[in-house]
Amino acid sequence: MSFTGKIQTGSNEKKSKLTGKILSGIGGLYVVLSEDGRTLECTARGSLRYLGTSPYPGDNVSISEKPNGKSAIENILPRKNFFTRPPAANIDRLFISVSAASPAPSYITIDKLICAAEYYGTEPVIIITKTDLDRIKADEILSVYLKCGYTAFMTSSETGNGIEALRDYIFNNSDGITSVFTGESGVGKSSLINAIFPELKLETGRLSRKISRGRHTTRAVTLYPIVSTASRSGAFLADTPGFGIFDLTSIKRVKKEDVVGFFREFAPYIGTCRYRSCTHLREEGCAVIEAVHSGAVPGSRHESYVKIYEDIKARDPYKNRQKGMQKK
Ligand SMILES: Nc1nc2c(ncn2[C@@H]2O[C@H](COP(=O)(O)OP(=O)(O)OP(=O)(O)O)[C@@H](O)[C@H]2O)c(=O)[nH]1
Ligand SMILES: [Mg+2]
Ligand SMILES: [Zn+2]
Repeated sequence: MSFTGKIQTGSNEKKSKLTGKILSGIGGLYVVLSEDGRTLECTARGSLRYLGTSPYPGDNVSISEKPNGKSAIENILPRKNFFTRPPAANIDRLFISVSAASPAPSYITIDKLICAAEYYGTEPVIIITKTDLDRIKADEILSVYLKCGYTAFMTSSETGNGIEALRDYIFNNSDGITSVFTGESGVGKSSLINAIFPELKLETGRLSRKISRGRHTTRAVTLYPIVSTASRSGAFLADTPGFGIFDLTSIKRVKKEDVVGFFREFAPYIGTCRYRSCTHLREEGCAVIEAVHSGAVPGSRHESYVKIYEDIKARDPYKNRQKGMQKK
């Protein structure tokens, strides 16, 4: 494990300082993996609150270790990114998990999560779970995302199908990488992590027969250091609590004009539409819409684009009004 940013220790300090990574935090108590490989339970310095920030799983932190064994987080080191949902910092890869059935898959949810990943500079990877329940739907989802250029996997924790391929991918592409599983509650994130790393024995949910959905079994974001036979430095995999609905409009800084840039398969067509100001929603001569008609861009992706664009537009009526006024 290697961490950078070692903190200078004052010569008159009795406590020793070191850096580490927060693995989890519940009720003000944080589990930190220190740079020397120990797992320490830490509180957070009250002064952090005055800086207007709280520590989150994934944060690289400096900690002070006192002789009485009590440790405290002193500082949060600069973040690469910070997700509010799931709450975690310094995420390099988002495993967007969607089940082939139960709960029913939703393209708009996948696409909103892809937008969030692109916005935060995190690589989205699509994982289709429960392929044993609906192979046809699983194939359909896979082909949409492969066509768009995303890495995508089909898995079943029940039959073991696809687990080996995903495990190989994680083991061979995770040096220094923090990967986070996200997706609706009950899609089988914890089951999948268990299938890849059986030693973790994560709690998994029982489907409620009535609504055939999991009931938020995983309660907190937790990072697990990835260790395998190969040498690996600073690789982590996180399980997170699932959600019911993912709300992209809660990311206030995302503007409607940004959305097109989150759809990477649109890129070859941008700038080639009939009108320079084309919004690619429904204009005549739109090259993106023509690509949908020719089958080069999946229709579900364009539908999601329109929905997300319009949701963000509806969120910002004041901004839209101001723009309208400027034009006159
Ligand atoms: N048929 C089938 N069922 C699965 C599969 N993977 C998980 N399940 C079941 O789906 C339910 C939910 O699984 P979990 O792994 O707890 O789901 P989760 O995504 O971690 O849910 P939260 O922690 O609530 O976000 C459990 O009853 C699992 O046994 C699968 O590949 N096939
Ligand atoms: Mg879970
Ligand atoms: Zn266009």
